[in-house]
Amino acid sequence: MRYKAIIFDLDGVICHTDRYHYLAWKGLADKLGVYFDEEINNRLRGVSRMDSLEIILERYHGEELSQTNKEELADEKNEIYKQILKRMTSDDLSPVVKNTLDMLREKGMKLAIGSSSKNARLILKQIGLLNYFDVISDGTNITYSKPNPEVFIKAAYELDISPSECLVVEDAVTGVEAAKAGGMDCAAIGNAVTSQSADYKLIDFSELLNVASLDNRNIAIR
Ligand code: B16
Ligand code: MG
Repeated sequence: MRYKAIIFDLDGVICHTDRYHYLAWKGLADKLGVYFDEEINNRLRGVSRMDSLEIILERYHGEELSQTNKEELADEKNEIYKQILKRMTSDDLSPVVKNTLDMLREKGMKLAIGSSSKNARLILKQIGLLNYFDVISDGTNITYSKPNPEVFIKAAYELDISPSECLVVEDAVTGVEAAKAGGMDCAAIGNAVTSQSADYKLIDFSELLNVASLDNRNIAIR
């Protein structure tokens, strides 16, 4: 097979917590009187919590905020977000995603998570996948967020597989950039299909079965 491992982004790829991030940030933005919409939310994909806050504050015209104020705001958003996460169940994992993961595993593919989120393990627990992946690399073990490749490089290192034999699956343009910067191929899905750097563009998650098994890229939907 062309790849030995697949490293999956979490929010927006394995499950749709991207919608929940939007709702939580929207709650905070409304409170601050800051305009926020789905288009701005797309810029937050793959970006760390504090960097996301800075993007939201681009439209803030209130009193100057100290670093402590900003950390409190980020905590406040995270509390709203975690309340939503607690209501997630295995119903938040689509059968297509679960079946595709199972089939990739049956083919002998190593499977990992490469997420900027510090809530990754909570999300995986809620959807019943906490013990499913060979490696979980997430926001708790990185210094630099995507587009820095750190989270993916750490996943490949822990898998003990060379980056050139890993495929990353991403829904964020910043995530595609991170994968490429780490020397990995990248399959874009959802919002990331606009990226010029993606090696593959997926319409459906199940297309990964074709990408993973081929020795060339001719089937790729570009
Ligand atoms: P948290 P991913 C990212 O997860 C999200 O796309 C991004 O919107 C979020 O700000 C970031 O995680 C940090 O999340 O606040 O839960 O630590 O797409 O890299 O799986
Ligand atoms: Mg994502």
